[in-house]
Formats: sequence, structure tokens, C-alpha cells
Amino acid sequence: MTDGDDTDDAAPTASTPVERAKAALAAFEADGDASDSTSPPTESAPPTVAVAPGRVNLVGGHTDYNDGLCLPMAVDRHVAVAARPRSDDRLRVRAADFDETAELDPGDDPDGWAAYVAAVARVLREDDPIDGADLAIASDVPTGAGLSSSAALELSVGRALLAVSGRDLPAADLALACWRAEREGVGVECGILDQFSAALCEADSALFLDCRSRETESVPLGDGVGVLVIDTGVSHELTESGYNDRVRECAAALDSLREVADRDLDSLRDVDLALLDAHADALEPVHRRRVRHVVTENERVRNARDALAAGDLDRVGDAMLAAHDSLRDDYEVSCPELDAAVELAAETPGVYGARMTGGGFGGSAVALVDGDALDQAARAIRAAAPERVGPDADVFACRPSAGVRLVGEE
Ligand code: GAF
Repeated sequence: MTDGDDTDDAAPTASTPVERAKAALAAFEADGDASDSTSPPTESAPPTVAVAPGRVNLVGGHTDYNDGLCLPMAVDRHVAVAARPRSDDRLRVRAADFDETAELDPGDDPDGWAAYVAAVARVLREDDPIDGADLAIASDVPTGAGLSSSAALELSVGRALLAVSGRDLPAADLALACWRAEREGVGVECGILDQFSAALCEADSALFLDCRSRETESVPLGDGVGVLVIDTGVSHELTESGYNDRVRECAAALDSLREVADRDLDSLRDVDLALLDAHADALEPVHRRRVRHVVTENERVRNARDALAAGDLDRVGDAMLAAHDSLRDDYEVSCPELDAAVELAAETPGVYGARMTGGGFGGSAVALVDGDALDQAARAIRAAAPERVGPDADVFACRPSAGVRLVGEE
């Protein structure tokens, strides 16, 4: 990887990720290809541009790798990838926001952001060829904020690489390829929530996702609803947090339940409260709490889906608040700043409910707000956040957005 060159200096200042990615690609290509002057990029055609959104998860935390239920919503913040095919099989990748460049040959195994690009290319190459390409990436999804910037990167890179290679995949298949890329290439034992959200969410809707059947159902959010993100400014990193520990605790709890319960249990999805109560003594206390979270969280997702469909936003808000309590107390993936963000949101007029979103141990909280009170609630939370949540807290509204797409083909 080559760091810190100045290809972006020539790019005009541009505001959206799509504009910045296109400008960065043009500047990058104009800068030439020092490493292989025999394989110049193809500059005649306009670039292919793919965008994929970040997400918040309204309810359904840490259920996905237990075959459970989730209710995410893609946000109107995106990773954009501008791409053009090359005449060799190399990927030359410019991360405009980091001022960094990676040059990847098939089989390379880089670190950092380039690991996601290499892993997606590697998985997509298993079925059919992926052509070499110049890629430029720009984003307005904050990183480390629990908004799934990595899945947005994977999906946008994947969609762009398929397009420059003349290939296509159904969105769910691309999501599964990107999910494998994250697990195998980056080492996070994640579930499918983030990749399915970035692929399959629809505008103006939340997505009811059954992680066992992989069936999805869009649930319209309704015009009168606003969504606020409260980014605590405490960065979280799944590879370094207790995330994989939670995955292993669930697996261990499932093994214990299999031993004592006279029932087939494929996953914690097959466990209900009656079964848990009947065998609670056979479980270590920490495993009992983890299972209780997963079982009750699946129920909260069902409730929230039904309530959202019925326009009962108070009930959705109650499910979010109960979900946060469970993630804090039973699953132990919150942190003081997330708890403070949820508490602050919950006491703000117009807020139906709030909870931490994403893997936890930092990152963001999401709040569901009466649309008429959104601006006022955002101002109140923004004003109190530095003192109540932390000096780097950021508060912004977002709209439910569509999943990965090629720009120009929306
Ligand atoms: C992270 C993971 F990547 C998801 O798979 C999911 O488990 C989430 O944390 C918690 O719900 O975003």
C-alpha cells in the first residue's frame, strides 16, 4: 500500500461522496500508473459508480449470528465507489477520505481498509473472473460509529467490481458474498445484519430481516417519523471489541442447552423463555443472561415490526428502550456514553424511544422521534450531548434509504 501521495490535490472540492469519488478517480488516473506503465487505465468511458448506505438497527441487536430477527433501516449516508476497468488484473484503489492508495494483485492480503476490498474481490472471484480496475472510494458514513461503514464499503466495492466485470448478482447473493468477505477476510464472526441492510433496505422503510430463513419484508416508516443518530464519539472496532467473545458465549450456551434439553436446537432461535427457565440452573449465569437477551430481543423485534406496521410508534419506542436495557444488562455490550445518549434521548420531548445500535462498546445510539418535533429534539440533544455524552458526540438526523445501487440505475 502506498500512503499519503497527493493525487487528491488536483481534485476540485466536491461535497457528496459520489462527486468526491468521481473527482478522486479522475485525479488518480491523471496521476498515472507508476507501478505498471504497460497497463494504462481505460479512460474513454464514464466511470461506473456504486453507492451503498450505512444503517441503524431499530431493534434486534446481536440476534443475527443466532439465526434471529432484526429491524434495521439504511441511512442516507453512503460509501461511493467510482470505478473503471483496467487491462490487467490489478486493483488500484484510492481511498479519497484517507489520502491513501492500495495496489492489489489477486491473492494479496493487505491490512486496514484495503483488507475489505481485497476480501470482496477474492470471494467474488471464486465463481467467475473479476477484472482489474481502478477504484476511488469516498464516504460520509462515519467510521467506528456503529453505522456499518464496513458493510457499506464491501457492498459498494462489490457492486462496482461486478459492474466493471460485466457481471451481476442478486442483492442477497452479493450481501452473502460480502458477509463471507468480512468473516473470512477480516476475521469478524459477524452475522448477516449489516450486509443485508446495505443490500436490501428500501427507501422510506425499515427492513424486517429473518436471519435464519434470510427472508425480508419492508415495513414503511411513515411520513411523520424522524430518526436521529447520536454518535458518542467513542470509536468501536469489532475486531478489537468483545464482539467475537459474545459470539462464542452464545455458542457455548447453546451447547449447554443441547446437553440438558431433550430437543433439537439448531441455534438460539430455537430457544424460548420456557426452555431457558426450565434449564436455567444448567447454564453459567453469564450464559443465562446472554440467552435471555437473544430470546427476548427476538420477541421485541416481532413486536416492533407489528407496531411499526400499525403506526404505533409509542410501542416501537418502548421496544427500543427495553432492547437497550437488555443489551446493557444482559448482553453487556453498552458503555457509559451509550447509556447516557439513550437516557438523554429518552427524556427529550418528541422522542418515542432510543437504543444503542451496532456491535456496541462505543459507536452510536439511534432515536425514533416524532417528525414534527425532530428539529427541536435534535437541537436539544445536540446542546446537551457534549456534557452528558462526551466531548466528541455528534447528533444528526437521517432518512430511511435504499440499499446498494449503481448511480444512474436508481
Ligand atoms: C455488528 C455486526 F457486524 C452485525 O453482524 C451485528 O451482529 C451487530 O453488530 C449487532 O447486532 O454490526
